[in-house]
Amino acid sequence: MASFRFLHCADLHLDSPLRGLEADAPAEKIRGATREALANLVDYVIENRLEFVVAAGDLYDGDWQDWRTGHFLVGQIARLSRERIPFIAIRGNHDAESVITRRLELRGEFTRMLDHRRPETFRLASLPVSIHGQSFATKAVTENIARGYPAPDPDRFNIGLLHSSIDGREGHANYAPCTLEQLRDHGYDYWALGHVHEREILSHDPWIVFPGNLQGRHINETGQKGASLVTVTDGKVVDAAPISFDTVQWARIPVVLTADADEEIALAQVRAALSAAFERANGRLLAARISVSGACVAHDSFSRDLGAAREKIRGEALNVAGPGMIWTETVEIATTAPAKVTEQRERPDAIGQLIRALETIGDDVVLDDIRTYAAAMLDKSNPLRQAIGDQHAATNDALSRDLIRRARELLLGSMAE
Ligand SMILES: [Mn+2]
Repeated sequence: MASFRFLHCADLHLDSPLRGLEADAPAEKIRGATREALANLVDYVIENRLEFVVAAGDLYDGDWQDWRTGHFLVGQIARLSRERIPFIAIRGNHDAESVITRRLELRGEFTRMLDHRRPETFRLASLPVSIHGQSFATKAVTENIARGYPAPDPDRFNIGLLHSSIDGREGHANYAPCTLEQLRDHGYDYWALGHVHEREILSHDPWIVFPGNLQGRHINETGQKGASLVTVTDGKVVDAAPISFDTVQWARIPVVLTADADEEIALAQVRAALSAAFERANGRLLAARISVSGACVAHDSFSRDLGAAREKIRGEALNVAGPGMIWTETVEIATTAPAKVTEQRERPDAIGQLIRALETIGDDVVLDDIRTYAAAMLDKSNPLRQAIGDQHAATNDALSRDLIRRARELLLGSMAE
């Protein structure tokens, strides 16, 4: 049987809106990232003379703002068609038949969007390869559509294109449910899956693969993103290798400051962590969430002016990479008072007593006091109550707890001096 290579991609989410983007972000670069990743994929397929491309759903992120999203996809696929490289796709939950109201046909000699009413098979003319699949008709397909896929074509290499979370994957809606066992027993040589944005190889016999999404879109989609390069030798899959196509890489950068870190040392430690992450991004724009923690000397100056501390840390990102190379999505500061407090805690006098009280008093007790106090203040001022309604800070648990924690840290920090 034949030997060949093809590319399996999924979850392109073209023109996905950006979450958590601030005014100073290199917005154009990040906004264009899903498109640039697809252009990179097409470049790669043409340069490496791959035989064909399969796309397992969610090519679009949802209904288009305008026609340009569709035009972009059609234009990129046309680059493949001109090279006589087939592109076979299905629609996923994000670009289901009923979701996309504007429509551009993907139906040519080398291009096919498989049917949403029933499973369809596309047989390559150039190779003994059959690609079976069914598009999503609606956003939430809850039946086991893989069960209806046809039996494998004899003497051909059979691929199943399926947008599904199989028997459920954390954080992913359970669409087109099925079991791994069912897919294994179906008789295909390769299951090209989509929907789960994390890369995962579920089985090697036959190969059942999630390639992950083509380009990370927010802080929960970290690390390198791309597609799977599948190598078939004598009709047998020998490898499904990850190839990166992303141009923006999301990263969480935790920095645990050492106890002796004053502000200068703390910023040097942040710089070192950013440098390492920037290296790993390998020329891509790094979108970073920096979380600084640890019991350290710098805690005191940081807690006095959190805003300034954040800006200093953002400054280090510029310092490391120059403008437009690291975009700091968020700076989280959760440092604690240095160990000096531990010594002070043992003091027999009022200071020791106060420190112990501050450390042991429960958030709930403080929260109750604040609520009582806030309610009393509001009772005294009707206009104030009307102005802010019931949504004042004291009723927001998460916010209040954060404020209490920071107030406590600030007090402990200044008593340690
Ligand atoms: Mn998706």
